[in-house]
Amino acid sequence: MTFCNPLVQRFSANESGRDFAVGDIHGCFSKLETALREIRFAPEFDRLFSVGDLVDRGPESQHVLDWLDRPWFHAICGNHDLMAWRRAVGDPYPAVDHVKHGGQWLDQHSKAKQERIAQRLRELPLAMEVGTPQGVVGIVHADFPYDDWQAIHHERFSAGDRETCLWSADRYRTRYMQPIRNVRAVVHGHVTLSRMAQLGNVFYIDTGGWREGGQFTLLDLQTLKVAG
Ligand SMILES: [Mn+2]
Repeated sequence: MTFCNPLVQRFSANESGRDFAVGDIHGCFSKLETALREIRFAPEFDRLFSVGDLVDRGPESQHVLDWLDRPWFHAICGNHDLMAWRRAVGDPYPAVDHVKHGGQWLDQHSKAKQERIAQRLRELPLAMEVGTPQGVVGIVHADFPYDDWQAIHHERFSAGDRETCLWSADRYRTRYMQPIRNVRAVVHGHVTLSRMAQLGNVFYIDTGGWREGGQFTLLDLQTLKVAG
């Protein structure tokens, strides 16, 4: 089974601007641009970190390559990004039908473009660590299977653990309140909520900006407050 590579990408603290995390984008890049304008996002200073699920469902999934080229935009892999690149390389994720879950857009593009998209999506890391003056913030798409963030750096962090990071909603479903140790906060998307939720030091920021009536939540990683 092939997973995200590398596992964790690290960023040192932003000395000159603000850092934001955004929930699942699902091909709604124009709507995201509007949300960024509203907080006066300054691409020359600020950075935007995506919790994954860049593609599928929305109308502009094919713009993912342009976005991944922007020097201020950084993303991890979500379960939809995994499904998209796996199907594009002819090795579909077995447990879930990508086409039925918003993946039809992929078939409208040439084999060559599909391959370029697959190449970029498969390079996305499983997690990011972003430095802030108050400590490191971890970003993982769906869930984190341990009470200690450092587990992600251990050899025993298994293929099953990586599956949990991409697909699980257990911590949210069970309202597990235990904070994750050795990290300031952890940010997830994947679970779509009407407003941001917090369990211990774990933040759920997918407020459905990609769907009718939803909006993007931009979480300021330095203050851990919602921007705007
Ligand atoms: Mn997801």
